Amino acid sequence: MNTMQPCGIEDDDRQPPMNGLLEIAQRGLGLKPKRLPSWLFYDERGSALFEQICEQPEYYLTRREIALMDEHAASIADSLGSDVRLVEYGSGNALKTSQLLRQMHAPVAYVPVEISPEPLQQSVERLAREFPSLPVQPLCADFSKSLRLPIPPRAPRRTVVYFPGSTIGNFESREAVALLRKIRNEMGDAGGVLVGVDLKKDPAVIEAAYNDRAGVTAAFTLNMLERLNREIGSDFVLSQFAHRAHYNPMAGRIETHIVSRCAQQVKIGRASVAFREDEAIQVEYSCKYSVEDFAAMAARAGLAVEQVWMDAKKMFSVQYLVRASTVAR
Ligand code: AVI
Repeated sequence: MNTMQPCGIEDDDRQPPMNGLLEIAQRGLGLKPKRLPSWLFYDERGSALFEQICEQPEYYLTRREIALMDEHAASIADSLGSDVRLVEYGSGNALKTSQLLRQMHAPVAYVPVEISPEPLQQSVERLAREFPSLPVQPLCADFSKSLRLPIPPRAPRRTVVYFPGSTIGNFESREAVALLRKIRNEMGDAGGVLVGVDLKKDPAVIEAAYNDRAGVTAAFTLNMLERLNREIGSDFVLSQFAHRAHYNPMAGRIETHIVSRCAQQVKIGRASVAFREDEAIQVEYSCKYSVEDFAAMAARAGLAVEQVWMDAKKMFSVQYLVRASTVAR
């Protein structure tokens, strides 16, 4: 049963319990090669560091997507049509959401879906101030799991899932297809997906975005170990690990690792995990697509790309996908 929290946020009771961190760390560090999930980045400090990453001169993604929305939000809103229920995955950058909502025609409701209550509450308050007559129906849930969306205040003509920020790029292609397929079910026959997709470009530009000179991305990456030390009592010595982000041109993705600077042992619960010098923990993929690559991936999920918008430098795209059989021919 869904429970309403005092702040009006609906809680999806099917979220996994958040107490399995030790088990997750033990399992991931027992793999060969070692691997930890990228959602572990986003504790309070990690989320604040991510905000700072978005402001680094090398991290072009956020700036290019905002520039794209500046230029194209009105045309995007026209393509979505009137009486849309907008469901946003991740509480998102308020700026991009506002850019879109300002242009939308009589939206039925805005449904931000976010697993962490605080950022969700903040985005609700911000948007309620800016759009006082827009019904906002927050849902505290993991968007990668199947969702029970709140009942809308009136019948929408369509449900559009908004998934900005290139977060789709953090899913490996098989997982991204599964997620798109899940969205396809949630949005219904008339629905659509509006997704931010980072485009392939000069590898040096991409690599610089994940290796900013101020070291903010490195701090963001290593914060994962600090989080584990705090929450499960592991004893990672941060100065003995390094951030490494490398573009793999064959796979078309940034591969981020935490690399051990020396041979060492780390206590994880009752176990001791051995690291060789230069041994890496794989912590994140950030996939980059050509327009053709992304269309092929969408097709595997039963979706067709109806429209693609790009920023003036053609670095970033926002794409509108509909059910494959519903594309106008
Ligand atoms: C959230 N996500 C789209 C970011 C990205 O670009 O993959 C996360 C990030 N990791 C390092 N820098 C930014």
